[in-house]
Amino acid sequence: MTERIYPTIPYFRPRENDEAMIHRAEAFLEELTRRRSIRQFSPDPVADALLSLALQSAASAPSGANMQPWTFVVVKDPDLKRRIREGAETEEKANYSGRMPPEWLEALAPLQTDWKKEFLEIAPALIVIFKQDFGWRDGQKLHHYYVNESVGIACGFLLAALNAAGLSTLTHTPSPMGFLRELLGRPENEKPFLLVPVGFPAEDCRVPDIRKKNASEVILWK
Ligand code: IYR
Repeated sequence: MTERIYPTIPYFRPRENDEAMIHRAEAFLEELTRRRSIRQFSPDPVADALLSLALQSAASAPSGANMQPWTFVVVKDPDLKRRIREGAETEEKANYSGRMPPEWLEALAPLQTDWKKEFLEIAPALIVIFKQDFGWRDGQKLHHYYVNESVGIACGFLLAALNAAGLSTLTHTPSPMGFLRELLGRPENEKPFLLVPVGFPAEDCRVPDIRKKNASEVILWK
């Protein structure tokens, strides 16, 4: 086994006083709490530079053993978006008409979602995040660690970064998502993890009036 040791470098972050830090933390919270998942997108295009910057934020996420077990595929091509919509609707039709148990359908009923996914063609860009259960180094199979945690964190970074750029998103999982690997020609070590349509809300976009739990319900101090 080859010993591979990273040299270390000094790490320094200028420290601010609490007041300045609280100000920044409040601004971040305010921005994130304004984020909503949307299902009605405007067809207006999104600048590639915005997508690229947000994707670089996502790719900066921490990961198990720094393996960075992810690939982000940006889809703007109308024909490919149409085929993704067709694939998603095929799966969702089966999901809504029997594959999801009654309890699940009941949980979804207040959101009034259904198998139709027009937004997959209307949104100007779809980002498909793939997880890599393993990778390759020097022709050898390389195990990846904490893949779901790592890719989940990267997706969180991505949603926050797109939101900070002023863009809207949906976290979509038209499961099973194997069709995305086929359509996007990804290799066998990659599995679709999440499909994120990105863009601007349509003029008549509406979102359900849902609330987050109170901080005291989800945050415990000991
Ligand atoms: N994937 C389906 C169903 C769905 C499931 C959950 I959990 C949601 O929060 C929303 C939808 C769909 O996209 O319609």
